[in-house]
Amino acid sequence: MKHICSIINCKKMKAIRLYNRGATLVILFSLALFASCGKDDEPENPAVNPVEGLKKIHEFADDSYIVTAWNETGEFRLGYTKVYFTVQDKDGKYIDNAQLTAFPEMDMGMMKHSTPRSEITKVPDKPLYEAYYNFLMYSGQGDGVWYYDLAYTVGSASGIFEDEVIDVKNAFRPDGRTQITIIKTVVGTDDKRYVLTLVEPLHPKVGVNDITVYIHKSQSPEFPPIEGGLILKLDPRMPSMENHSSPNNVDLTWNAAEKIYKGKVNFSMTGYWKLNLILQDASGNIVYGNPVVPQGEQGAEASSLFFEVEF
Ligand SMILES: [Cu+2]
Repeated sequence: MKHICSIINCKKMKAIRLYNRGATLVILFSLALFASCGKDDEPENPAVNPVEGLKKIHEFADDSYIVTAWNETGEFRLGYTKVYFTVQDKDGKYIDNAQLTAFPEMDMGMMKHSTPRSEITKVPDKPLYEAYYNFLMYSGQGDGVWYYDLAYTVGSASGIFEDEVIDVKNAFRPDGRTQITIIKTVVGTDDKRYVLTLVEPLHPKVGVNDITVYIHKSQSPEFPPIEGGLILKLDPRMPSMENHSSPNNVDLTWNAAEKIYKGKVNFSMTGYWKLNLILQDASGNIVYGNPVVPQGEQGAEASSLFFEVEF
């Protein structure tokens, strides 16, 4: 940029010298040019790095394009995994009018299954695409292998990467903790299979946190999202401290703007919390789960439906 600018300047300066005999004028014009050159030095579109702060998970490349998957941890992980994609041509130029579709499938020998996921959509104002995967199992679990098909279209060009082996880690969420329930498949009283996936709080803190949960119907290979019509009653407890609860929690209901079930969870202190849930239909009928009895009374200390958070 600088180099090109100084060459242009040089030519302009010569022209100016020819037409302006007064030395003062030349100096004034030069100053004006240097000032404008300073501005031109700034790239017209400030060099956008669409993946700033993200780590590479997997790269798919053919003779024409490179499609790269990225996220905060650089890993596909069990449960909710947010993924971003870039598409670059062979000169490294970011493509912002691509269309991407993908299909993850786990081969477990006797059976194959996919997993709840979103479509891959464009991020506004950036040459970036996004999706999420709620991985039901990690690579190697039940001797399973995850395969991933990815297809792209850029204008009239298209390509497909088939049966790429991807590594889904046995680690949860950004903090990498293991052995915590954050994704669960249940068969409801209506005999339908549901997959519930905890998303937020991704970085839990003491106090009131947003809590968000995806609910998908399990009809493998398809897992259609259930967009509304269900309620998740929330009762967070600390089993190590006489199963105490906390005030100001808000049950999860469908949030149409964010396309996820959303409520509030209040962690009154750090430690291990069990987020007891009851899945209800719109009429309040229990689909799965049970109430937790008040402290000191006989009965269930936990719901059969819960997520865990420890921080
Ligand atoms: Cu599996």
